[in-house]
This record gives sequence, structure tokens and C-alpha cells, in this order.
Amino acid sequence: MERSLILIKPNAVQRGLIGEIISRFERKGLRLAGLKMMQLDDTILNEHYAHLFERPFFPYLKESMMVTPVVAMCVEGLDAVETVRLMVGATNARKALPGTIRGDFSMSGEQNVIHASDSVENAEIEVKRFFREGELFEYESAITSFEYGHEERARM
Ligand code: IDP
Ligand code: MG
Repeated sequence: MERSLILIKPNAVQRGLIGEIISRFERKGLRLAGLKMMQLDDTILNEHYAHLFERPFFPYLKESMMVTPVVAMCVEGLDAVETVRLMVGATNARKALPGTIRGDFSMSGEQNVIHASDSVENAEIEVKRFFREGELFEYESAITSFEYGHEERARM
């Protein structure tokens, strides 16, 4: 089953949005495979945001990701990576559609509440970056047949 990595950023932790954000994914029907708080440091952020190393905002972004612990989540489901990105919305939250998490809870292109993996390949790397093996759980959903159709279940 496809998995995606989500980080609830320090700005959302400060603003008391942890429960609301977890709840959106839970109600959607994405299954939680892992959930924990963690304090990020320079090493993991240099790796995680390596694609932005050259950008002028890079130091501010890293700083903003260390001011409180983050909440790391691994969720799984059919096409989970794309589905989660759709729920998260555009990077610049002022342009994120209403109904998306960024669209509903942020006015910022930096303090934009949440991180989510942007491709299946990156999701695999990111899940491993933030979770050790024993921290991820596989369990049967008792209601899969009410969450997915017949053909969809065959793809899982
Ligand atoms: P994403 O989070 O939507 O995948 P990325 O381009 O991977 O967007 O950027 C990672 C994070 O870097 C963003 O979520 C945001 O916090 C920050 N960021 C991206 N672009 C800007 C910018 O132009 N100014 C300030 N911060 C930015
Ligand atoms: Mg990204």
C-alpha cells in the first residue's frame, strides 16, 4: 500500500492545529501507520530540504522548522501520495484553495502549516528518513470494504 510522509510544522504546533490536521486525514480514510513528535535538527533538515539549499529563504526555513518539535505522520492508502498533496494545497497558502489544509489555515508561503511528500519516490525516502522500522505499524482495517470498492481493493 502506498505511504506518504506528513510533518505538522512548528507554526501549526504553536497555533494548536495538531488535532485538527490529524483529524482531516483520519476522516478522509487514510490509515495511520506511524505517528510521533520529534525535534528536528540541522542534519535532518539539510537532507530533507536539500532541494532548496540555494534559495535565499533556506536558513529561515530551517530555523522555523526547529522552534518547536514537529509531529511526524506516516499515512497509507490507495494513491496516498497524490491524495495527501491534494488535501494539503499549494505551497503558497494564500493561493491554496479553500478546503485544503493550507487554504483553510494559513496566509503564508513559508509558515504553511504542513509538509507532505510530493512523489511516490520521495515518499519512500522521506518515510525512512523520519521513521525507524519498529515505529511503523501494519494492521488490517475492519472496514476496508466500506472504504474502497472491489476493483480498488484489488489494487491494494
Ligand atoms: P512544498 O512544501 O509545497 O512541497 P517546497 O517547494 O518543497 O514546497 O518547499 C518546502 C517549504 O519551503 C515550503 O513548504 C515552505 O515552507 C518553504 N518555502 C517554499 N518556497 C518558499 C518561498 O518562496 N519563501 C519562503 N519559504 C518558502
Ligand atoms: Mg516539497
